[in-house]
Amino acid sequence: MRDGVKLFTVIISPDNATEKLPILLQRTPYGADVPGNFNPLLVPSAATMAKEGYIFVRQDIRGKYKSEGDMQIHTPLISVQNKNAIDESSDTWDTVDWLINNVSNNNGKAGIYGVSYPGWLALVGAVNPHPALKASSEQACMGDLFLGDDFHHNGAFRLSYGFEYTYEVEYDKTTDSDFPFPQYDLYNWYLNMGSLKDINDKYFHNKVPTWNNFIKHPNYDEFWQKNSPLSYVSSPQIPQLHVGGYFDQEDINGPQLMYAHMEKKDSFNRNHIVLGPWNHGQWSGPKADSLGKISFESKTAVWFQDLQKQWFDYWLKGKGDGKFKEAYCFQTGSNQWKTYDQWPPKETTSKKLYAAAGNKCSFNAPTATNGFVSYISDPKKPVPYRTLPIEATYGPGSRWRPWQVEDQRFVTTRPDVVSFTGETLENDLTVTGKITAHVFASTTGTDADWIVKVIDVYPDINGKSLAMSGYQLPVAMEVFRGRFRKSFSKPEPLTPGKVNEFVIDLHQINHTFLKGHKLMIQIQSSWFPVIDRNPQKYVPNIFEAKESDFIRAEQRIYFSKQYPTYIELPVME
Ligand code: PG9
Repeated sequence: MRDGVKLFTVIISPDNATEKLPILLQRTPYGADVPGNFNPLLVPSAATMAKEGYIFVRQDIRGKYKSEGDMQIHTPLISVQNKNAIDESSDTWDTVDWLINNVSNNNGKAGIYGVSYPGWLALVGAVNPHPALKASSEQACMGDLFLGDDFHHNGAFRLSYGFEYTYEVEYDKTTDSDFPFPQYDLYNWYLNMGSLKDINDKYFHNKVPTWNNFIKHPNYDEFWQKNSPLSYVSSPQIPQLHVGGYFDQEDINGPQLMYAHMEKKDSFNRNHIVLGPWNHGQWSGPKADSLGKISFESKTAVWFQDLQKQWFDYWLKGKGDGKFKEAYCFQTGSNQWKTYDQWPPKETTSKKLYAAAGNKCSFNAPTATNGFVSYISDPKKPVPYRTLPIEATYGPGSRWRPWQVEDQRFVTTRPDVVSFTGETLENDLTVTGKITAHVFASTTGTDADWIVKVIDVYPDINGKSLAMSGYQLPVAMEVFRGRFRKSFSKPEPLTPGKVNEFVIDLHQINHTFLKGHKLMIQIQSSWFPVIDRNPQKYVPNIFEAKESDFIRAEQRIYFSKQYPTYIELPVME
């Protein structure tokens, strides 16, 4: 690199090439030569491209595994402001420059791609690109670590993920580290861990800088704002294929957010998006024909990998007609690939699905002057986000990857979860685009979390697969931390008993609720331990809350004419 730091780089080049070949670069914090990762013929997402003929390059980013230098998770690009600064964008530039000038038989063109952290590296590597870098595909990149990806969602801290991931990456820079949990089921372990302020003394011993930043920056301050690619990525400098999954348990927001952000400045029409029915990176695997118990009825990964090959074949080899659609978005429920000229498509009609008395929901606005349902939220007995045991995120037997499609019946009967179910659908109902919840709610506490789910309830007797009868599939769900109702930067306590409207972005989906199914809205106030417990008593910094700050609260969800709780659905006729 320009400062003399050496980055460990693996280059795999076919020895029987009959023509000059382009370079496909992946940069990673997870070990460039970790067995199983680097033989392109054995990695499904690379195999078809390997057969076509590419030079594959994998590189450890600075400070991780075998590369020299220092690293900290996701430091923002500074070379955007300061041309002489060194960051992941300048390292990508220097790497491409070196490869083009030193690797034999290359055709002078390079592409960059990767999933998740490597996806973010593909995104930032395409900011100020080397002239030989001709195309990028960021896949499951993070878009904003406070608002919607890995570490926080709408300001609510992702406890189990934030704890385990930062330890994994930062505790020992020469490898990935699994936190040595003393038990298999971590629900109680996280419940008993006590105040988050003691983590450093007890476990991390100041070796995990990103953990320290969580504690230091509990609000959307300058630190988080600068950390987000929204602040340093603008137009697509080179063609960019964004790829994301509707059920991504880590970066559900990034690809959608960055596509929309860059689309505003896409004057050359080189910004495209693919959304599939996937968990985190599932499109890189061999099949992706199902997730958990949900079948997609075709090998969606094979479909995607063919598109990915066409993308790089066109931009790096000049093969194909280059007529890529603006958006390729799988439709769950009907299980079909669809293409769109604009994403989200404009041909939808906004319809409001209202919560109603008797635990019902419908498209009719409430007319009654009063109406609410209440429950007690107790931080000592938080609602689990998936069925126990809660295995370590990436530990043996972990069911972390499919949890976003788990049958919600395991919580529907809890007294601290409220559900509103609609009538049986007489026709298919397709929802395509961004879903927003408007929750009118009050609490007896001074802070509260609201978790909202939109659920596809399968028929009582499901003809296609009897075992799926009554299944409650969450097609959209998200948490919102009440203190951030007015601003993510300046939190405020809630006034006990006062009804507030909480507007919650439930992301973009493309889903057909089939005839015979029902819609359900579900609301609860904890989601543990993926989200830390809200004390429900306002304290300036939840990372420093004392055990006595955690109090029970009565939550009310309203469905009256004045306070109509509803979900805004973009319905496709
Ligand atoms: N989800 C991981 C990550 C990406 C970006 C920031 C922090 C974590 C990953 O899978 O790489």
